Amino acid sequence: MERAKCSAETAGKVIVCRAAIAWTINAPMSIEEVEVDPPKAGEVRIKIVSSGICGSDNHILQGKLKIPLPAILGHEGAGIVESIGEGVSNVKPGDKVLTLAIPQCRKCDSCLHAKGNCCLKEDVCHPVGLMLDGTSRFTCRGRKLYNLFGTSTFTEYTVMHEISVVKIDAAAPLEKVCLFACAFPTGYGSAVNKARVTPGSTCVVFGLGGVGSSVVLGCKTAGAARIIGVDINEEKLARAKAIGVTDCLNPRNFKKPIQQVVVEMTGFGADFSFEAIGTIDTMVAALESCNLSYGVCVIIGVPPEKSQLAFEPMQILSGRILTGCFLGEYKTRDCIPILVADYMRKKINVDPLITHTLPFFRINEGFELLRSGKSIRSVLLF
Ligand code: CND
Ligand code: ZN
Ligand code: ZN
Repeated sequence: MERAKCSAETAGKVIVCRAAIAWTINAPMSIEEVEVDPPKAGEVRIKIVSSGICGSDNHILQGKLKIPLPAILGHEGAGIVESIGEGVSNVKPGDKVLTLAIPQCRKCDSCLHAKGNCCLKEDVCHPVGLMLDGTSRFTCRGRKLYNLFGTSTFTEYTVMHEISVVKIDAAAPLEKVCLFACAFPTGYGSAVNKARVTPGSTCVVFGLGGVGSSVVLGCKTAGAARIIGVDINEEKLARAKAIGVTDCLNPRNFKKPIQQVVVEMTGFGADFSFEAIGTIDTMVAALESCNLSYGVCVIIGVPPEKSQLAFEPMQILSGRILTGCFLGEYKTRDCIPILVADYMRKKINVDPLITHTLPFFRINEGFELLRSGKSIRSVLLF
């Protein structure tokens, strides 16, 4: 079932297949026939098998995060290599792979630094929607389509740079492990890599969607004694308890600011706070929820376009650390296959985060589930 067409049949040729196209913001995507060009040098064409729906895709559709349109969105994908361009050596046709929004070129300043993971080959802060040579591999009705973060997974076939593709265990269930392309490493790594949550500590997680729930899993693995979950959706709070949240807070049930509630219930503020929503108010609330002297606040949510984060400098002069990261600060190609291997060995379990699986053509319904708060993660199957 998970086998790509024999690459000899399609390699070097344009593939005509179905993709969900975002023509404009604030409108459903339309599933249409697209032409997917063969991969050029250093590129890989992938048959997508599954893709998660991430809050970042939703931010784009709602105009909060601007990218050039029309585009094929989606970045949390798993699939099988159909064909490779000249010079590609890390993957071959038939390999199971994940699509990474943050590449690892292993040559740029960020990749060469021991801690840097923000590879300079893909500007996720200001996405241009094109391959590194400035061209596109997708067309629809004669129009060029842009990609998203060099990934584009809401399509039966996509073309990516080799540096953004990682081979995973051949036995990995592709309908599940797409979460390792974004939500899981993003949240889990924020806790274990960026914040370095300590045993016995108190953590507070703002937003309990796919990313925030993965933060919870990271805090739990790191040995946090108390994990406070904050969400405005009651259904999320109930589910969060099952994965390790010890205390649930719905800001709508309090008259005072939620950061004040957190500080009072923890004595002097949490040791670690995480923002996995993407609004300025909740970023400030997360900052003010952690201990003023030694608290660490990690911003994960993607903020609205051109917004500014304002807070009193005293908030950090006292010693608090405010930071953030993409994809959990993992060096993606080095680390993500190891996380998948841990899943295969049952050291990590992402299955409880997948609340819905839908056939690809029901993609717009998947977005409705995310917006209404009914899903943690919906996975589209192709
Ligand atoms: P999702 O929409 O599933 O989760 C967000 C959660 O926040 C939902 O449960 C909401 O109910 C809740 N929420 C919304 N508003 C509030 C509020 N005012 N107070 C409390 N709770 C609220 O999204 P997701 O989990 O897929 O993504 C979360 C954020 O992470 C989003 O901003 C996305 O763009 C970002 C992200 C960042 C990165 C990275 O590498 N840093 C990677 N992927 C996604
Ligand atoms: Zn994402
Ligand atoms: Zn790099």
